[in-house]
Amino acid sequence: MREILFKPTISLLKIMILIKLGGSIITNKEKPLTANKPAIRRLASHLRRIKEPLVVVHGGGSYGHYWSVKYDIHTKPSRYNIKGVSVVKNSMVQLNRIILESFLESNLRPYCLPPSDFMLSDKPIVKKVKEITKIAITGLTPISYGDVMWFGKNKFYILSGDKIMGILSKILKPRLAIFVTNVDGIYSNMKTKRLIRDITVEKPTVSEVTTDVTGGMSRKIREAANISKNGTDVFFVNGNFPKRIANAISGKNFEGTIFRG
Ligand code: IP8
Repeated sequence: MREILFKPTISLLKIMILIKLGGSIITNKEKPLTANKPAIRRLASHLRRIKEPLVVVHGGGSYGHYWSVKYDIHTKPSRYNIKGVSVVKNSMVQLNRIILESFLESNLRPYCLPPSDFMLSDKPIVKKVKEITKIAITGLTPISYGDVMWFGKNKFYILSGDKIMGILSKILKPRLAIFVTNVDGIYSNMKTKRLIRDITVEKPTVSEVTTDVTGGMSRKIREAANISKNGTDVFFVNGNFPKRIANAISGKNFEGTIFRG
């Protein structure tokens, strides 16, 4: 069972770990509407061993991304096809449910937190965001996800899980932020697969990045750079080797990319 070492009375400063489970690792991106259940189970069983309050965000993969491409819905607020909005939103609830069930089986005590619970239009509701760490300290694991959101004036937009990582980090100042993907970290060159291990520069130099509907790797890098500039170390790890998440947290034998805060 996952036991939290921290008592609710302790200061809320830097005692939480924020993890983004990328769509590339929790779904089969080549196959529409297919969750990678074994990977989710494996990740859940490793996350359960973490002895610090945890907040999880997950991406859309072959659920939300698949439909947002089909219906041409993007991060820019606009009057999108409303059937598409509905379909994208439903698909994210479906994926979220799979994650919640797997986390519940692993005794992570998931606490479902759709981003509409703490966002108003495209702005965070700071008071609501601040509750998230408190919820995590109880031993529950708040789980949010990229989603299609009401913007106002009949407009909607896609809020990516990466953007949620940036928003939550800025307000909650986690001890660490970890992006879990299906690659080893950030490559300086996609062809040679040369891994960048340590990034401290203001603007990371990445020669080639893959792109998908909400920005792919380039958005993650931008968010990671901003999170680290705000004083939180950011790790990129390969979720096919979930032990690397524990290594990132313990600071021992880390394999992946670090953005130093
Ligand atoms: O996978 C996108 O979240 P992401 C969610 O974190 C949707 O970019 C609805 C496409």
